[in-house]
Amino acid sequence: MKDLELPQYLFDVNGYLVIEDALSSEEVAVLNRLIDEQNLPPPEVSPRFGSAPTLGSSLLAAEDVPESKMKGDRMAPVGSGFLDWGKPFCDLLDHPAVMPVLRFRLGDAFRLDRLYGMYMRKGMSYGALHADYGATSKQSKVEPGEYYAFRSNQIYDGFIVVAWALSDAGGELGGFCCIPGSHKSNYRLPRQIDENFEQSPHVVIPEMPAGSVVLFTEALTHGTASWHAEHDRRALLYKYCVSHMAWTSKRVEMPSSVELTPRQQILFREPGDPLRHFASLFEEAVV
Ligand SMILES: O=C(O)CCC(=O)C(=O)O
Ligand SMILES: [Fe+2]
Repeated sequence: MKDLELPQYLFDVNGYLVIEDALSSEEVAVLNRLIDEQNLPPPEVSPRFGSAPTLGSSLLAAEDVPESKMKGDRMAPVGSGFLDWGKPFCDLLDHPAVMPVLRFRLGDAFRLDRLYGMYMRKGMSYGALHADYGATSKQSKVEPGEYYAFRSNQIYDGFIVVAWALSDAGGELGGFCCIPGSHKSNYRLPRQIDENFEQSPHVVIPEMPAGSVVLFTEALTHGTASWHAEHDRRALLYKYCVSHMAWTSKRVEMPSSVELTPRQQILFREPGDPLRHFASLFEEAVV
């Protein structure tokens, strides 16, 4: 636990943590090649790729959903997104670089809630600053356990995003941006920052060389800074939450083309009380 002292402190203080060199350049190249093979539409058409669960119920009529994709809820298409594109995408699910950090944020029992890839081309911008379950959340009455909280010397945090950089990003290039420490803010985001966030000195765009990974709490005020690089942005986002929580009623499905490890399979379980109705992801913990 000693070697986690610094990252734990920094993650708590800032609301995000960048780990560089989490992937080797070979691993990054393999993931990029597998994405290339998908012949995706250009980012201008769709800046997200490989999402799961796939579509919201309002976007898809029940009769359009293949029978194989139905899970009780006829209006709940699911799918595995980019996990079905190869084992290297599944290896990231419980990668050793991120599991200890997720553990001290989410405990021993957490689930994979959503995933998607993001890509951007020079000149593209995307969305506004936002904070799910933070002070700037549009849902003004966040529930206890969802809002970033620290009590009894323990972090109680609902959602963590793990975003893997598959191309150099950050700083002048653009990409993920945030207001450090804003997950603990109690006031709404001032309009001066919100309206012109890319120019704000309070918004940082962390350096993310290809192969690095950023973990951030959804309660952090964050967003996407315009992309200025000649190369495309490529990032893979895996969103995890404590086992008794879920963002939607839809679920990420286990991939059909890749065999998952027993630990990876736990991430796909239905929500349940940690360690009572949802198994530990860490062998040494009591189930
Ligand atoms: O990486 C980014 O551009 C931000 C993505 C984002 O806002 C999110 O995953 O919640
Ligand atoms: Fe976000």
